[in-house]
Amino acid sequence: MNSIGTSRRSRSISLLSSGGDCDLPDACVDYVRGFLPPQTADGVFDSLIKQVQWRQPKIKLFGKTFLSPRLSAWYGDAGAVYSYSGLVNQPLPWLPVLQVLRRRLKDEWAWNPNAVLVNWYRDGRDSMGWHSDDEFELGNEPTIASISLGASRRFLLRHQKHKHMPIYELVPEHGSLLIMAGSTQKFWCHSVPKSAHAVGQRVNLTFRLVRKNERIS
Ligand SMILES: O=C(O)CCC(=O)C(=O)O
Repeated sequence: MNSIGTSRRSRSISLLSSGGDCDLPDACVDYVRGFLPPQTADGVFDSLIKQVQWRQPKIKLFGKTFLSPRLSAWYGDAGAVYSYSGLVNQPLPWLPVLQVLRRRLKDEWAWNPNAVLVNWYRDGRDSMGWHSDDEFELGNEPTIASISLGASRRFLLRHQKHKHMPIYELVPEHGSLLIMAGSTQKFWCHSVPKSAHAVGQRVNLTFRLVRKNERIS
């Protein structure tokens, strides 16, 4: 997760405004509403809040150390090590609830991730800064499958080079799946900004396929 400084555009337009397609240049983005039916999504949300080994690590950004602005955990196959913001994440063994979701991605999208980053945004003060998921261990043109649970939060996308382009906004719903693939991480960065309004808790899962990195594993 390479962080990119904040700046410029304040307006954003809905990513779904053009009839439901996530039609962005230099990107391949798919949004699936109701990937999990509401009751299943409720159950997964509750299980994750209870079962995940949540932590709030210290991260390094622009040479400074901060407490991560959310809780998180990294689960995956042995050796699926993932480093970002000065953190080396050794995988925790899969929870059954995460295995079920991984299996669905394999069966329905013919794609078998080997790890997942779980984030818990406890309220509107928790957030995720601008970044691209373009680390070495994710390989070229990585696929990221993002499942959202709980409260809806704004998810923003901004082109890294074409500064004249607007910021695009999506508000992923409870039980939805967002797939980012192809050149999306090369050309776009994304964020979940803080919310000034009262918002409930949200859990987000980003499934990834990590190349086993002999330099650090
Ligand atoms: O919470 C989200 O929707 C985004 C998570 C994210 O950007 C990430 O895990 O890299």
